[in-house]
Amino acid sequence: MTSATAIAHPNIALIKYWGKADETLSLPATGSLSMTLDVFPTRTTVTVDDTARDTLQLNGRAATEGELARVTKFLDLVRELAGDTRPAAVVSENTVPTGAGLASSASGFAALATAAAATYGLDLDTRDLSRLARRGSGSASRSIPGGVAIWHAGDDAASFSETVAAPPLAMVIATVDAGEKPISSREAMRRTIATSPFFPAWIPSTAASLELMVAACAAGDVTRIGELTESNALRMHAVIQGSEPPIRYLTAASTRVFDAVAGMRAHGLEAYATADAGPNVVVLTRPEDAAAVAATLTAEAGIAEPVIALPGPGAYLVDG
Ligand code: 2P0
Repeated sequence: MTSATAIAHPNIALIKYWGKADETLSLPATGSLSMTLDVFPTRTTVTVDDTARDTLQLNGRAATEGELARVTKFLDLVRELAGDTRPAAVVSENTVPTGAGLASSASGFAALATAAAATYGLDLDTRDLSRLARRGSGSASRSIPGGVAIWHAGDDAASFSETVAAPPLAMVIATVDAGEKPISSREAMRRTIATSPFFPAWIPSTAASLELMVAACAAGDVTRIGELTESNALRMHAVIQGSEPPIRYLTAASTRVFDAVAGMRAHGLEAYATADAGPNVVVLTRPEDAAAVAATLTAEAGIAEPVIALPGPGAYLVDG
């Protein structure tokens, strides 16, 4: 095939990935677990080309040298596996509204891995595709399988993602600030490992929470899934805030959303908050409660347009 197009969706972690055990192989310090969303897909086409070097177009504009370098580094890995040296033209359209504040590296590298593997003739199953996507961005590994996915820690062969059994879940995305994050998660992870005295505790604590989360998912226990989700998110932010110089992603507006979510629970509406490397908050709930959660976020925390997401599909190829 000289051209292939793939679609992948973002994922939000219930048990977070924060910190690498190996930078080169992109191996995580701990396993993590996420829900891939059914909103905001990335669509990427990879075409082998006769030009001198790779090209990259993102949302209709030429990529920066930095963006292109990261994609070329990833394509070099694909080309090495395929025994092919030809450059490629990559065209990627990301439908995350700029205002949504959701990172696009997970859906972006999941779509790129899927399209590039097909274009260069690699015949990879879901496990090996998730290992490949991991090399582009750790969290992209989890956007290869669909629904709720665990990404295993381990060596290169063992660190893959797969779907796990889970009850029906929904997420409500509360955008409090659409601006650029102050420091990339990649850089912030490095600083956390190097300077946060809490990082050594994060590793066994997250491993234990992951085991409890897998059990809660298998048991269909939404309450326990929610409790574990919120506590793991707050622990991650505590570890990050312990860095030197400190890194603080949560703002006063984020805290207002966490308060609103606690208020929902106090009134019998089950909802649990999580947040990634930025101020935006994502609220986990049951699908039948998602509309009530969204309405309460607007009324109580001033969230203009909460977005409701259900579990989405894994990455897949489409006709270009
Ligand atoms: C996660 N995050 O589990 C965590 C929670 C952000 C906060 O995965 O360096 O963009 O490309 O492997 O995958 C963000 O990390 O980092 C992330 P790299 P990535 O979703």
